[in-house]
Amino acid sequence: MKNFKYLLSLLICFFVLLNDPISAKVVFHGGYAFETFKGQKVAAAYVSVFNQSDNDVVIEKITSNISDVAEIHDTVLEGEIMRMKKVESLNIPARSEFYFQPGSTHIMLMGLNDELKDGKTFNLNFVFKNQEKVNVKIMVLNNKLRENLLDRK
Ligand SMILES: [Cu+2]
Repeated sequence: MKNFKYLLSLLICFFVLLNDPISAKVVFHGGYAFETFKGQKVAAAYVSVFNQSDNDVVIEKITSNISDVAEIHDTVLEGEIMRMKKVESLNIPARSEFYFQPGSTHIMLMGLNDELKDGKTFNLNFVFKNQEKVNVKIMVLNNKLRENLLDRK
C-alpha cells in the first residue's frame, strides 16, 4: 500500500509536469502596432516574447479577430531589395527572448476589418505546436511614435 501511494504521487507529479501550460512559462510583453488610416488593409504588430521554460516552444499560428489573416513575416534582403517572407513556424529556444520588431520579424495583419485607432487595444491568439493558445494584448500607438523610432536609426 505504501508503495502504491508513492507510485501514485510520482505519477501525479509527472502528470502535472506534462501539463504545465505554456502560458505559465512563456511571457508576452509590450505588444504594439501603429494606428492605421481609413481604408488601410495591412498593418504590422510587434511583441517581446520571453521563454522562461526549460523547453523550446514553437509558435505555429497566430489568429486574429481584427483581420482576415495574421502571419509571421521575416524581412530578408534579396539583392538590394528588402522582402517579406512568411515564416511557417517560429521556434523560441528554452530560456531565451525573441523580439518581433520593425525591420525584422513581425506579425503581419492582412485584411484589416477595422481601423486601428491610437490608444485602443486588440488581441491576438498565439497558437503553439501543442495547440495551446495564448491571448496577447496589442496596444495601438500614435503614428508619430513610429516617425520618432525611424528618426533614431
Ligand atoms: Cu510583413
